[in-house]
Amino acid sequence: MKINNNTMVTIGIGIGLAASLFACTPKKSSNSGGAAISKNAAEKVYVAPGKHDEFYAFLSGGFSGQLAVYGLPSGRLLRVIPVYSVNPENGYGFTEETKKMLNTSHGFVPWDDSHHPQLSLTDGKVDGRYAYINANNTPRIAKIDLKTFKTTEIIEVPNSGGNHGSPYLTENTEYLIASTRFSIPLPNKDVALDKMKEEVKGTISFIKFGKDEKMEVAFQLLVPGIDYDLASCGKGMSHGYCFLTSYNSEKASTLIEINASKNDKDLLAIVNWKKAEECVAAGKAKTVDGRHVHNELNESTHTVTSATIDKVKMLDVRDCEGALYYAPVAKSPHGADVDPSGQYIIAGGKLAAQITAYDFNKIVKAIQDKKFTGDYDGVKVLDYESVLAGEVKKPCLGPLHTEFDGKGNAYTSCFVSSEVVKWKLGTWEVVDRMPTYYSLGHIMIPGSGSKQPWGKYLLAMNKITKDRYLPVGPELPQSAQLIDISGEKMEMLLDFPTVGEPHYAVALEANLIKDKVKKIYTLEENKHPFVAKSEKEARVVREGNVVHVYGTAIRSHFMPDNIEGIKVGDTVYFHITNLEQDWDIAHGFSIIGANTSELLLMPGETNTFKWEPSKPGVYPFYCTDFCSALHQEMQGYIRVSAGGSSTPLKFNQGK
Ligand code: RUQ
Ligand code: CUA
Repeated sequence: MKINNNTMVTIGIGIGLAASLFACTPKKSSNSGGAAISKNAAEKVYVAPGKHDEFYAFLSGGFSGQLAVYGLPSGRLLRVIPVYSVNPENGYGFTEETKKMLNTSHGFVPWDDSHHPQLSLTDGKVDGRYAYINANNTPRIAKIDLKTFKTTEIIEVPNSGGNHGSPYLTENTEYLIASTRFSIPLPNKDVALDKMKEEVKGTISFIKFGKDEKMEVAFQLLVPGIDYDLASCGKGMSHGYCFLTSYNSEKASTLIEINASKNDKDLLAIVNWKKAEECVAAGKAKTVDGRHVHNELNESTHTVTSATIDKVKMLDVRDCEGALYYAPVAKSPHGADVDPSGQYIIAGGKLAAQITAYDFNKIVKAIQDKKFTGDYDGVKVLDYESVLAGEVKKPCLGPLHTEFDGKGNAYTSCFVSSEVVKWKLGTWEVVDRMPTYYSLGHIMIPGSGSKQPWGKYLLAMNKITKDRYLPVGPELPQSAQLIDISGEKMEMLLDFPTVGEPHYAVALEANLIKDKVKKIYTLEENKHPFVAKSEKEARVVREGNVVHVYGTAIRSHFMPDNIEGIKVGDTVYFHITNLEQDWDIAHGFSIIGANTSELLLMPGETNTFKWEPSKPGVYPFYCTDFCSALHQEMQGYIRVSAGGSSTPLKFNQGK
């Protein structure tokens, strides 16, 4: 079908605009960066020594694969949480206990591209229990426990050709939804690329929370094979629905920037997941191949286990009337954002000259009244005028994504014109704008995706920094800018560089979680199979060529710290338990020539370091974390003899 509608003014992909989409042309910044800096900006972002920030902000790492935690308003980096990439700093993905967290159906995958963090919701409000984030490249969703700031679970998303539009939460964390970015043949098979068009399919996966809130693929919706993008789910009146943008209704497979920009409009997908649930319950879904891996960390064994699941339930939308509709949306859209009331769904079009607001009530009515203009691959397309709430005319160039302050205002980031535009929900008038430096991707207002945003600050995440910081070679950091939105006019407060490339962020009031943060792992609860709970239990056990060291660490020594009788050809596992029961007293462990990262052990935790000595000799090991005045003395020796030698096994042990 042709998506034609002239009520939207779309800008053709003229060469000029196309070029400006990809080239950043920074305006020369003055000292202030050109933006109106609030007179008391320094005061507003100054968090005095010993004082805490008001918000925790979680910024995705993009190509770093991780999730970074910053304090706001100071912009101080508090932590980088390893999620999809190995992290030698603490052994994540290197230790015997954690490497399974990166298992997938493709084997061990030690990197990914993490984009869109989300926070768990209860009744549409941020509850401070978990953060979630997608892996874009090898489709996965991770769960981060906000008590430990650790990745505790990763589930692979099967039947997906790229997990970009993910993970979006429903109002009560019933589901996380994840859509396919690259539609591919399903089941995937060997198809000539110029014939692929007829074969491609998309999926929208529904991940639910089973026993102990573990993630599982409840079902997948089989949908037309276009490229699905960002999404958000309904709340309040629109609870039960999710809204996703898409592009490439042309189903082009080459030169997408041109070939997927031919139709006037793209498609907004409107998913009625309650309806889909009903159809699944009525047995309309088929069980199909969907091999995927699920990994979870057990906090008492400190060990990750992996399970492979072979099948999933797949519901073809054509077998479930009312589960999916489309509505025309401005070309190359990106964000689909539901306002805190649940009534409006806002879509920007990167190539459009306006921002579109859909009215949920009108969507329901248009469906009832069958206001369709045609169909796309068997899915009904709603009449644009019938679902339109209003348009923000000429807001900026390249509107990407919209956030809300909970006071009736919306803020849209504009990539091409590098600015934040503030406008009013309902009247659609632009009331303020703020330039950003440069090429603004996403913005974030703490709690924007919930029913109750904290509409005090807005964080702009810029793609290109150019002259903003001291130069550091060809690669410059990405940059965040903090804007005060508590008044009528936006005020620029602060620039700070970020790690990786943040694509999106979420934030919550620190009070919600800061007193619940876990300080130690209790030794009594440690169920690691190789734990030594006291120095008396420290020992070395040989099983053929495998040697297990049941080691302990406490200020300021290891036990055992002298080991003899190890031979070339042995595989030695140092299972070290940190006996400390005090907050923030970590010990580290490493040894010369190790082909892995260090261990970094939290109080009460056991982790394992694998070592295969290649030559006879005496090898020192030491603690890598400055733990006490005698940290430097925290060291030991292991004697390695030639293979086949008769050096007896010997080690010291506590009393
Ligand atoms: S996202 S800015 Cu818009 Cu996944 Cu990258
Ligand atoms: Cu233990 Cu340094």
